[in-house]
Amino acid sequence: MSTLVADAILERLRLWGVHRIYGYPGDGINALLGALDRAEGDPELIQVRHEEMAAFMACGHAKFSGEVGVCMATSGPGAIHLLNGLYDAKSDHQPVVAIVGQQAQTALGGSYQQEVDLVSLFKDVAHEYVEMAAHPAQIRHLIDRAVRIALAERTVTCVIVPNDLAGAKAVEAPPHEHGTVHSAVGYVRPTIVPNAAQLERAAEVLNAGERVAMLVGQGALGAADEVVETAERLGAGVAKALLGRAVLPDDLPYVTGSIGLLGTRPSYEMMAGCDTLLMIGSSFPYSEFLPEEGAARGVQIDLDARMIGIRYPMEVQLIGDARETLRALLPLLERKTDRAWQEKIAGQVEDWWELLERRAHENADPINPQRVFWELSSRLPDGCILTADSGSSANWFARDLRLRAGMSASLSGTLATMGPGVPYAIAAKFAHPDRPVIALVGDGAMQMNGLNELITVAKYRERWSDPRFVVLVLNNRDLNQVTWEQRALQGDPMYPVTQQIPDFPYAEFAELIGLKGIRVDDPEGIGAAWEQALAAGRPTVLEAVVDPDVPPLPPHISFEQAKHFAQAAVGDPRRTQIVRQSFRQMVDAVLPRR
Ligand SMILES: Cc1ncc(C[n+]2csc(CCOP(=O)(O)OP(=O)(O)O)c2C)c(N)n1
Ligand SMILES: [Mg+2]
Repeated sequence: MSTLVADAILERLRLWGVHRIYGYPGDGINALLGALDRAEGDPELIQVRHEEMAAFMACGHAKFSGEVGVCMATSGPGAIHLLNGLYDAKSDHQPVVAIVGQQAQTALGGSYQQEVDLVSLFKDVAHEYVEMAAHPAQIRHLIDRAVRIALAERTVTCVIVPNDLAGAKAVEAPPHEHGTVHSAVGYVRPTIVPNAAQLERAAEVLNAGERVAMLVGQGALGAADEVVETAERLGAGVAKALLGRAVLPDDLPYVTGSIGLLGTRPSYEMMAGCDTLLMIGSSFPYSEFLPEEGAARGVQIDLDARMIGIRYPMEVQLIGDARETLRALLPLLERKTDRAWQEKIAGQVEDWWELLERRAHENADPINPQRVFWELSSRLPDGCILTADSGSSANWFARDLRLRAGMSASLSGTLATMGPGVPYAIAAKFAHPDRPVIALVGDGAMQMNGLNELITVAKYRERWSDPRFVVLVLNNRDLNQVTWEQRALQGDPMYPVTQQIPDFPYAEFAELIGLKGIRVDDPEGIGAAWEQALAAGRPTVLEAVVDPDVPPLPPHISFEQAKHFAQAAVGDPRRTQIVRQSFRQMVDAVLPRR
């Protein structure tokens, strides 16, 4: 039975199916903390080390469960800390609700301690719905609307609760009178399918094409069978945007893998050579990796009208669910009798995997990072969930892992922020305690926040039925992704003052807090290290000492990039090493199989 507004908030969230809230205490949410105690674990608060991590976890929960993610923070500093994680969720279109405390209403406007104008602060990230509660009778509809709008718009919403209001007596239902709002829980996603005329126009374009390229993003998750059927019927190849990494398994011959700077050569070639582009549930931004305007006819499927027709001038724009729209489209598609285009793509894909294998086995000092991912690839446990951070690991995550059906994977696709690797993994583990989880993270991101969240792992690990939880740390003592961007995009040499980061004993730290720590600095030991990490019976940090001089080569090097690189190499303190490694990796791309 609810007594205070704070209890009513939790009860309403429970009715919405929210059983877990990621958050951190503070006196701005004192009443909510008391209510959490009275709620006896439903919903329960998962206590993190930093509010930004709570927001990442809420986003990770949404990504891996399909449900709304909820985070909670106190007024002022706690609220401010949430922001980057909330922007990550907003940018990747994930439903997240932030419940944020505020100083007492009696103090607001008084330049009071920890008083921040929270409505203005959240007005951008949660612009679809941000409200500060002012009366107990409002609570029911504020929560109902925040959750429903987050789910319906796949975005971030925010309810701000002054702490005196949270501690006031709850009003179970507003009185039946003028000026009250009477809301309900419940949201069922509608099935959205374009009309028949649009489907026919799309089919006409796709049937006329001779070289169809498909690009799938996270909107196509859950539509694997339909995507496969479409590709087979159209004789197409399928590239995957980063957030769509797990849409299709990588063992299908015509799946060209990732696209873009972190992508593969077959994806690049396919886009450059196609005459028709079918884009499904993706807002992949980089036009240089898509066909040139006018070179291909375009059909796009997206649920969100705001996101359609903004990456390529699409001739037919189908607004609808990927799966339902493809199901409606498939009967109109003719099976292409000429299979040469798809066979050519399959040949390129085969060559590409061989190239990756050779690149991964090039010597480096001490370990070639690609080798770490290559060795993991064949050892990926069934049903595993993968997270990656922003950094060089995103390259190898994008290219070197062969995902199979039943696996999930995500990273910060749009905001591309550092830091979500470990918190996403924690949220994945809470959402699916029976599935193995592997986070792929750089040493910079570990020092930024991952190390601290390992403490959260140590706190909760006993609760996870499957103990397999591995954090791979790429110890390269460098902010490597940016170091390479500086070289290739800017033409500037590596500047140790900005790029080098201190060494740290990641594996030892893990042991210190009761996790397993494995440090590997010998390429021949990587396979065994992965096996040990996955069989450790407790969460494990696998620290791989890797070479910062192995270039995360884009699939196609432009003349400009080569020129910049050459210019940067002249003054680079690691000139000999980077030139040697880059040469090896590039030579491997052009020389036939040895
Ligand atoms: C919050 C944030 N700060 C800075 C960046 C810019 N940035 C992108 S990748 C990167 C380097 C990451 O270094 P590390 O985690 O060590 O990974 P590495 O590339 O070395 O493998 C930086 C600084 C970012 N994306 N997000
Ligand atoms: Mg690094």
